[in-house]
Amino acid sequence: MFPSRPAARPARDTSRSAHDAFRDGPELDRRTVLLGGVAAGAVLLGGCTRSGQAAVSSPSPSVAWAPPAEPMTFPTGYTWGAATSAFQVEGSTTADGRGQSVWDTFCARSGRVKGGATGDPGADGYRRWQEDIALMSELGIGAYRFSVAWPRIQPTGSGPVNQLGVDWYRRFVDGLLEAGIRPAVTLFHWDLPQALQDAGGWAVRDTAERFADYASIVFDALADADADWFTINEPKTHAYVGHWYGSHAPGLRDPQVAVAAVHHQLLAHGLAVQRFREQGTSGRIGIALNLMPVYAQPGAEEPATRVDAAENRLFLDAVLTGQYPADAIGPLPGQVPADRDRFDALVLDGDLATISEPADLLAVQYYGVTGVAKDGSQVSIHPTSAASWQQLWPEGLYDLLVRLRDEYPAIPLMITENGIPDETPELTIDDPYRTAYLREHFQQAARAIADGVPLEAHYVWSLLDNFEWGEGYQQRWGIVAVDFDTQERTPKDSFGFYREVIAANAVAPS
Ligand code: IFM
Repeated sequence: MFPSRPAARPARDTSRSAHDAFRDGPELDRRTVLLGGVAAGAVLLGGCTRSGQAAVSSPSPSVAWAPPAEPMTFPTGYTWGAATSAFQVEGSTTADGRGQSVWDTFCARSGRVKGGATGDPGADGYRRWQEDIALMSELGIGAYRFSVAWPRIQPTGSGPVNQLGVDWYRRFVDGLLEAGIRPAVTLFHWDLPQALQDAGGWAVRDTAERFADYASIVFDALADADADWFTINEPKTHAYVGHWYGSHAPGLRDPQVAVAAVHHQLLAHGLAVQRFREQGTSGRIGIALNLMPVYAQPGAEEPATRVDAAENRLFLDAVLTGQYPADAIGPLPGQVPADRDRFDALVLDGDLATISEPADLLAVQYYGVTGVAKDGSQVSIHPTSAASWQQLWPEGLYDLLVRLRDEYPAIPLMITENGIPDETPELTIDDPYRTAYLREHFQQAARAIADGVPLEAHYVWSLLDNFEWGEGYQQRWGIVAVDFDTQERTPKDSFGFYREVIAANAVAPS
């Protein structure tokens, strides 16, 4: 989950439930209600029944794991990658006929983004793409995950194609292919054309149909590229943080709208998969879900099961099994506080079959875990990074991957985002915490593969320092530092570490 992130560690607040706090004002978000706590006695929520009964599968997820003394190797052909998204890196927000997105609108509203930052300059990737591909080659990645900006392709979200926008992505993809780097294309990473928002945005079903049309245009333009395709990036974050907490674009604060946005984004995903098949596009397609192991504190199994439903199963069950869980939405602690009947009324006959249209892969975005207290609030059970919402627990990645293997139909898995911000907003080259984070997560990935998880790829978030949503340019996630005044790029120490891992196709114990 990626809400707008406060720069400081969240205040301790034991007096209110998470949902109360989310409603209180624009300064609050999910992290604000994280409580100081310990992992002792926490239980991992997994093995939950579809009817929402707690069925705790692991009594001791918090036991730290030690890597073997020898380097852990990855299968031949394992894909190492790095990721970015259009609004975060491209800049040039008015170039070549690009239309306005909800993020341009949100940034223009006073006080919504730190420092009054906007999508310009980003990392100036629209103009510096050749330099960036050279950096990728130096790193040695086999694949690069980027997103296409819908407002560059259809400036108002429907209707005529903006050929200049299409041409830019064609040039970029050709550049990647010439460098021997597989394109990994995300179709939607939160930059909805503003005109569609004005017509109701993800609260309305029509936006899913418009997305399918847009996806068709991009499939046509890149049909021969043999890429990996991702329909929607983190529908949960876009729905909850943008439509419930109000700290991302479009800045709404209505949980009923948020669950409508969940359904319509998932429907958009399914419709796009259908178009992909109909058009015979080469490559593979799936959705990118940010997932988070949920650990119940003693006595909190029931609310934690509901948090697990809201954070994970609402998305996983729909996409992989064609049903919505019974316990994600409603008035109980841990649920998204929306009316379930009104949500169900949006789900028309055939929608769940569309949403669960067989995909080729599941893209998993992993940053950390959460604990849940008896009142259903999410609590800190592990240290956080400079992003106060991010509870660091590499073993959670293993728990998550094993759960996917055990509880869902078999499907190839990719980790399409995984990373940590710098400790300060300053431009930083020396980043030992990021090297440690990446090393430990690579180890957990190797451990999962050794235990039979069908994991095929690992993408680091992010290739470049960039626009970090509500944090503006004050939180840097890149393995390459970007000076936002000059746009000079400088690889950080973690870049060198990652290059060695890629070259060896193995991760050493330390
Ligand atoms: O920067 C974001 C990205 O856009 C989506 N996933 C999480 C990243 C870090 O917050």
